[in-house]
Amino acid sequence: HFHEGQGDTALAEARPQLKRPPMYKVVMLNDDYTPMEFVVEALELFFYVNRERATQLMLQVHTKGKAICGVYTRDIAETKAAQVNQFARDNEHPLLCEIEADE
Ligand code: TYC
Repeated sequence: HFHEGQGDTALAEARPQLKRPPMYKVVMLNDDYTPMEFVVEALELFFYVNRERATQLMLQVHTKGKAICGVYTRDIAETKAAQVNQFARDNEHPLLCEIEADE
């Protein structure tokens, strides 16, 4: 069978539906105003992480300036970033997520 990987690029036409889609990181950015509890709730709501993992991620953003919340196909990444950003706007917090191509 045709195994996956770079060595098979010459066979691309023979396995068109086996190509993995480009992936995108959802990156959460720090700011000085969004309450820590609100960030934890947003992470739990939109990234399905438990409170312990959400708290770790929030603190990583707080101390390092940003953190990767997850890596998804383009549509899913765009949707998750938009959901966080809308949730923040609705609650009048400046919290922001952006997406970035994963190489
Ligand atoms: N820096 C914020 C504070 O001190 C907390 C915060 C964490 C904000 C993560 C945004 O993505 C963020 N209240």
